[in-house]
Amino acid sequence: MQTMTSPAVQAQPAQDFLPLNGTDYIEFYVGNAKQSAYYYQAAFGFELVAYAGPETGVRDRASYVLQQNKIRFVLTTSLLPDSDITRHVAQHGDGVKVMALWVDDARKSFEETTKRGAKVAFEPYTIEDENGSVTMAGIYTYGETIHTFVERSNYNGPFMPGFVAKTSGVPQGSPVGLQVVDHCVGNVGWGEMNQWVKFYEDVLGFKLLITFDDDDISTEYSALMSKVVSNGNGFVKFPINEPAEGKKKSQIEEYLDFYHSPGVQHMALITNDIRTTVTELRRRGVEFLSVPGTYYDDLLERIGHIDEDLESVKSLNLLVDRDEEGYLLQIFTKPVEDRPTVFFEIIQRKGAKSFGKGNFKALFEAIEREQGLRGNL
Ligand code: TYF
Ligand code: FE
Repeated sequence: MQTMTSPAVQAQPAQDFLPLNGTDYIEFYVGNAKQSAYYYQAAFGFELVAYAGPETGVRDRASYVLQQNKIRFVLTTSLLPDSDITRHVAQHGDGVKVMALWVDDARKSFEETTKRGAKVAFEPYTIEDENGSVTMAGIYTYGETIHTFVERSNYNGPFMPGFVAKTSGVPQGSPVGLQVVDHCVGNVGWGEMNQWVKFYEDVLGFKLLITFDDDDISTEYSALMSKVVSNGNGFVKFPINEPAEGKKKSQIEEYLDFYHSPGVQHMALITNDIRTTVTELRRRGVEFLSVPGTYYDDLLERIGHIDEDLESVKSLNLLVDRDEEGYLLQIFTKPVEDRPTVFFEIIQRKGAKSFGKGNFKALFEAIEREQGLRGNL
């Protein structure tokens, strides 16, 4: 059963010990950052804004900072045969290392969370250049993934000290309308979901927002359980999935088999015009999961009136769901690398604050068709 905690009955904490302004950046450790940066520019419409590497005095890595509206991706690769980055890529394939959180006080964020039990990734430090200063500190979450607290109120450079402004002008890479990160989903091991929910509640002061039980999301084959936690202002939302027993292998188990540890499964990116965004992404070669045409047969009976005409929604294979507050349109890419691990969700919210529970069955069946093609069911 889905249980949604009503905001009206949610007790407000006396004060938020970890106020968050939003997601600062997401850093991927990848095998070849130059080529990944090209993909996110040409296919997803990001713009190169900053760079760090040998040309800027960094000897062990190269990092490309890409931006589209309020979404910032950092793509980092190692230049060494053995380093934390090299080992991360060997173990997990290309994957998310850092979900950075934008804060007003990074040292206090670090103190408040570590005193509540967060495992230290790195101690607070401040770096400066002619554009000002940035303070950062890091704590571990699931797997090898970390949260970096980023305090940048005294900084007005392209990204942070150590990086230089850089543009590239990939000609076909104009923005596609992606605006901001809506949520980042973690896959954790069997039976580990509740301890990670408790981590976000106790250590980061998040609140449980939604629970999806087994029976919400069992399809014929795979199964999973999911709980969504949110920070106080709702700017940062982290669903946590764990595999559940089904007839065949859970999609979460497939992820864990290839990522070899818990980690980030998908990031949902907001657009204000999903039809334009997805039309462009498709034109540039981004691959999406698809649901059968029959999904649309009774769509309007299930969800009522939508502003978009049904034919355009169907031709783009968009999914639609409704909750008490409105509706949403969403679509999911196939994994963006060779391992069946990380993918993206493109989502437009028209009032709805939920996650598309009405689409779970059709979506998970689509995921399982791909899983079957990979021989992993
Ligand atoms: O974030 C969510 O909850 C939705 C649905 O493996 C979802 O995007 C949940 C689990 C999953 C894929 C999508
Ligand atoms: Fe999602």
